[in-house]
Order: sequence, then structure tokens, then C-alpha cells
Amino acid sequence: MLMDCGRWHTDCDRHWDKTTSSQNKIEVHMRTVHVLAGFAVLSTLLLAGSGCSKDSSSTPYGTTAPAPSPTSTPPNTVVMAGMAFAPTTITVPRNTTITWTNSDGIAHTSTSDTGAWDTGNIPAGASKAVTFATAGTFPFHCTYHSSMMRGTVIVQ
Ligand SMILES: [Cu+2]
Repeated sequence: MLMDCGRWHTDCDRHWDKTTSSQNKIEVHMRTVHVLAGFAVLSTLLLAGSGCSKDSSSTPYGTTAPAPSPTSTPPNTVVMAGMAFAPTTITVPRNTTITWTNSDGIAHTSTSDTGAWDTGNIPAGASKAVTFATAGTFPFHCTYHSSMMRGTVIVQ
């Protein structure tokens, strides 16, 4: 790293001496060095961090992890909110469990249009999970609000 820095600075000096319009080039070079230095610091921090979590193996995994953003949805989850499924279409590999989470203030269901599954009543704030073993495209709806709440599961 130190040797590389030295070489870059030498290059910069050469640009400075040779070219009249070299100001920009030098600034770019300097910025590159700064960015690289930033990456080096970041990598060191990451390495140090992973070392720490390895050492503290007695602590249950995930307890010190930062809380996920409240707006982010866990993978393979369909949220029922505002009388709609989100996402409307969810694509998963075979043998994936999809969880329907009701974030609305009223009950909903996740019911296959073809009878492949039916969660039944999912009260406000509750969740139900369905595992999809067979590939295919499966439209579904909420039995209470079938005109508004429709979605599709695509299993690959
Ligand atoms: Cu509903």
C-alpha cells in the first residue's frame, strides 16, 4: 500500500511537470487515493467486526445486529395492508414457505383461486405460512375482499 501510494504520487508529479492541463488529472489521482484509503479503512473495520462476532460465539446470533428498517419486508413475505397484497406477485423457488402477514386493522385470508391452499381467517396483526412444493403459477385472493385483494404466487 505504501509503495503504491508512493508510485501514484510520483505519477502525479510527472503529470504536473509535463502537462499544462494536468490540474484535473492530479485532482482525479488524489481523489482515487482518498477513495482507496477509505476502502482500506472500511475493509479493516469489517474484518475487525467479523472477528469480534466470531469470538463472541456464546452470544446468540443476531442479538447485536442492527434492527431492520421498519419499512423493509422480510423475504418470502406477502404483506396485507391497505386492502391489498404487497407484493402483488411473488416469485419463489420450489419448497419455499411464503408467509402472509396481516398489517391491516381487519381480517383477511390468502386463498388459492384453484383451491391449492387456504389460510382461512388471518386476524389483524397475525401471520400464516404456506409451503409451495409444486412449480406453477397460482393466483390467489382474500375471500372477504376478493374484488380488491388479488395476487399471484409463481413457484419455479
Ligand atoms: Cu381481505
